[in-house]
Amino acid sequence: MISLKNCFYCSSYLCLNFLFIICISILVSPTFYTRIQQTLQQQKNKSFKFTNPYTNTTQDIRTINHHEQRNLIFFKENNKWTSRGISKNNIPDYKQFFVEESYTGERMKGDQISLEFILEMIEDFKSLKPPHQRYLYKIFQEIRDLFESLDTVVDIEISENTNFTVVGDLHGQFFDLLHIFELNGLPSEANCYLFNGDLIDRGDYSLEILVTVFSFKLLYPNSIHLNRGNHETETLNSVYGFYQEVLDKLYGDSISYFNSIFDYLPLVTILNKKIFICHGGLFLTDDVTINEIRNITRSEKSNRMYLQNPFSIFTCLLWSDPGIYNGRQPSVRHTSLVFGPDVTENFLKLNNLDLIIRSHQVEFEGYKIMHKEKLITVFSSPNYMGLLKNKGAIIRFDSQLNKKIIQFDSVDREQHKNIKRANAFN
Ligand SMILES: [Mn+2]
Repeated sequence: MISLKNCFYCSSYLCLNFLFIICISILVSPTFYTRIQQTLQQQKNKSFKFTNPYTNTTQDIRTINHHEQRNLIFFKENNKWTSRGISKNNIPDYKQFFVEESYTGERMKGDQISLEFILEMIEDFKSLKPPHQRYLYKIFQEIRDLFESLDTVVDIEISENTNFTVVGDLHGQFFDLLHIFELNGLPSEANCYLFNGDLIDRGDYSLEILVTVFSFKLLYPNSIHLNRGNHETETLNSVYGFYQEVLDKLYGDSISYFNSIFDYLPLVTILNKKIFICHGGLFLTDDVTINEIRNITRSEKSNRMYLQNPFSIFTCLLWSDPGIYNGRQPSVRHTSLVFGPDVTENFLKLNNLDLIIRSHQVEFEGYKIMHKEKLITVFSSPNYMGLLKNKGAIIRFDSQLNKKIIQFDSVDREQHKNIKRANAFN
């Protein structure tokens, strides 16, 4: 009996083992695995016909709606789904795109950016008409090379009879940028501008802002300047609107061109050796010198390394905020810190500077003077996100560093109803 029972147990054990092996082999068999993957992907990723309002072409498109893989976009080409993932150095050569006879937009004469071209492009932007791909790629290529050639800290001396205006966060509010140009004049060699980061995300017209500002920078390289903001970073702009906007208006892989351009944006501008301008603010220790900031190298790899540290000089320049108490406090942003009036005073003294101008925070009046008038926040998105009813402001300096703060209200968006893209915040 015992031996029979043993035998029974033994055989059922074998059977179970056998069944187990069969189950495992089914599970790991490539076809079964692929089928599960396919089903999961079909549930996760919607493929759809997509008509690009800018190029007026229809494409089959699908995206992987997964945080870690958000950069994977699949296009149907020759009946096959192919991925165009992120590759940083792949801005296509603009010369391969020819401007068709039928193209009705503005034309760049001799492939040269001119004021006429930019002004016509702005008119076209108002009705969501993009420049030709040839011109877009030309602007992308040239602006990336130009930023790469600049130092991390840009020094500027305002010349006689010249104005220098600092513009704070614009956050995709293109029509408010045009309003700034109306109030303060178009960029020119005598009317210099510094755009102090966060030109993109939140609002609907980040692309139009970037292409306009990049074009002016190419036209007047010594008069138009940009500092990098915390949103000019892939981890933020893939979540706060810019990624989706570029996907809607251009092609999916265009986002990588922008992010590779952002990697070379300068971090600090110093005016007449006296005014320190960055997007965020100051640092974890009191011993940071301008020379130390000058020595920060900018590349995709090193930027990523710096930004992984929430208290690196790089991260603080983009992220920190001024507070009312002396010393340093943790930030509600969960990265970088809040620095007090004493931190500002020590930094200015150590580096022989007079004033800090920064942006990064919405202010009801569009600006805020703090730290014994040694620090000014300037924010240029009035009625921020269509919600906050705040004013916008810009700061204008003459060559003697006399400053004038100009406030302005939001332009009436109702007049721009012809824009097809819905405002996500309405
Ligand atoms: Mn910011």
